[in-house]
Amino acid sequence: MIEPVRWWSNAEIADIMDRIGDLVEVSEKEGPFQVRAYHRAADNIRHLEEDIVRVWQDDRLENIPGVGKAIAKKIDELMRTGHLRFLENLEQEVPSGVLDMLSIPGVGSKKARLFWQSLGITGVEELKKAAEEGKLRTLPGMGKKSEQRILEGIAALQSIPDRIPLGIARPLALGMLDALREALPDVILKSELAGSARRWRETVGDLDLLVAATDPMPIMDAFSNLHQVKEVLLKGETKTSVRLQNGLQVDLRVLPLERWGTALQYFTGSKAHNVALRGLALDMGWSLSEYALKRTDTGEERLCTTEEEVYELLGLPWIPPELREDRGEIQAAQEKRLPRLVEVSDLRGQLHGHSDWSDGRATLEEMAEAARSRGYEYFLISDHSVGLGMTNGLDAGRLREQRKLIDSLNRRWSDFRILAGIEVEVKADGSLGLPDEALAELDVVVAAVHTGLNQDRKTLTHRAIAALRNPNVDILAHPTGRLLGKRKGGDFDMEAILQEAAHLGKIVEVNSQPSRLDLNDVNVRRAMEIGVRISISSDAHRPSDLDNIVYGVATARRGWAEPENVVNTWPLRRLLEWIKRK
Ligand code: DGT
Ligand code: CA
Ligand code: CA
Repeated sequence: MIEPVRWWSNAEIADIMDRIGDLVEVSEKEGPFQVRAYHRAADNIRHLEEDIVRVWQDDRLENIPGVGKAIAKKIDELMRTGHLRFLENLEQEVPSGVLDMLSIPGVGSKKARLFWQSLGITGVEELKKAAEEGKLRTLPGMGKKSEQRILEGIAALQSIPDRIPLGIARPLALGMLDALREALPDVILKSELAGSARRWRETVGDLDLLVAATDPMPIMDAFSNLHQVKEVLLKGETKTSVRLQNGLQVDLRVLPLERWGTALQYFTGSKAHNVALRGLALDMGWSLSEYALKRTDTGEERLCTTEEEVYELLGLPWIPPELREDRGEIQAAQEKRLPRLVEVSDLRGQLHGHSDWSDGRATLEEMAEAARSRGYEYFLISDHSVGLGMTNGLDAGRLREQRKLIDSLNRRWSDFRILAGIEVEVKADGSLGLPDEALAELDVVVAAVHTGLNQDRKTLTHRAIAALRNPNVDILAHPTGRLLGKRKGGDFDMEAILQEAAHLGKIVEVNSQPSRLDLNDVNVRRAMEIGVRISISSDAHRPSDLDNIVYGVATARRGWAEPENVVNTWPLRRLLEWIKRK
């Protein structure tokens, strides 16, 4: 079988296709049709269930939707040579800073090209300077206002901290741990993710891995040689730090099995939790470190091989990592009132999902089967309504047609039901994208704000509350509209919105897309305090997205949510009665 010169990952090839799409667009080398083809190919490659290398080896590249002859040839060149001349030529022509401008909210390829070609601007900083000097307003199609918006966009971009979304970092960490275990099955006694990634924080600064073994060096060697590693920053007996291709730093620590419990506890953090726990330990006459618990009077050392032992010696039940943020978890543990946190296995259904009736990538039937095969009892199809500026949004007529299909599919199963719904657009004035009569026909209505997120606080808050007050609306989806690493959410008054939801008995969503996680952990906690029910849903646009649910469940757990507070843990009948009663 033919071997590639480099074992490209699906994500790497997808990134290259997106990059080509941006480059040909900015350079106007190819037309909008081809530009879309690159991005579509990228999207499908990124979500491919098998290795792109295998697909290439079997000569099946063109079976991937969006991959035609021209794109297949490019992937073939990458596999055979490790390079792509077409890309290199484009990169020579378009300075890399021009593409950086595309990440500024409000700057697309047309504007980036305009700034580059007419003013010779080749980077975000240069663009900022030009805007401050008032040079942009004179360009065709620009004015004082749009110049101001560019400055705001740059400020928004630069206020995003340099942390990586958990949805990217966590799979990388788990992949590295798997690779280590596979390479050294007899040497590795235990291995685990620690740090913020184990606590499921929404973004991570760096990754922390722990391995228990008697002989560390073979592990450090294998780790340094993993294909994800770009650069070894530090290599020692107890700790090795590397930087990955995407810039993320990973620290690996190897330690003896006898000290596993204290080390895992220490390196899981958070720092604030550890400080509080050490304080409690001292009060009880122990000094707690990553190595051991030590009596402060006699110096006697107690080694802990499990975390449970550490907490037990301090008179506490084990505290789930998601709670270890020093937000009252230690006191709750002392008083034996830690929450029984919701788990993935508690969920009976999902209440937000798409199909190719709007912007989903699978048929309604495929989505339903995917949900059913994952053990769910119900699944809400909530495609987008008209009014989002999306070509494919559903109007009342298509919604009725879709309902017929849902009813006929539902005759198939006795253990599963597709719920008929909509993700209805909340328009700029707070009215909805579909008439009440159409909404009243549905099992569950999800409302969402997608546009105008830069409106002022009062207007935005009014929109969300107006949507909640519509008697047909059941769930408010991704309430702040943020996209991690891309844009902050709208300036909503979440306290007012949650209070209104509590008052009306409406459901607020925890969207599990790793770039959303919205509500976030802090907002979930507030929702729990005031009695708001939440739904945890993947907002799936393809079957594999259903598995993103783990991120939403983790976010809910970080907000102390118990199964009872999560409506999609309920049996369907109870859920529908709750929804009807209002
Ligand atoms: P990150 O990387 O910013 O997402 O957050 P963490 O929590 O992973 O922090 P990191 O990587 O600096 O350290 C990993 C864990 O190690 C941290 O959660 C707690 C522990 N740790 C590290 N340095 C200290 C320290 O100076 N004091 C205490 N108490 N714990 C520390
Ligand atoms: Ca970390
Ligand atoms: Ca670290």
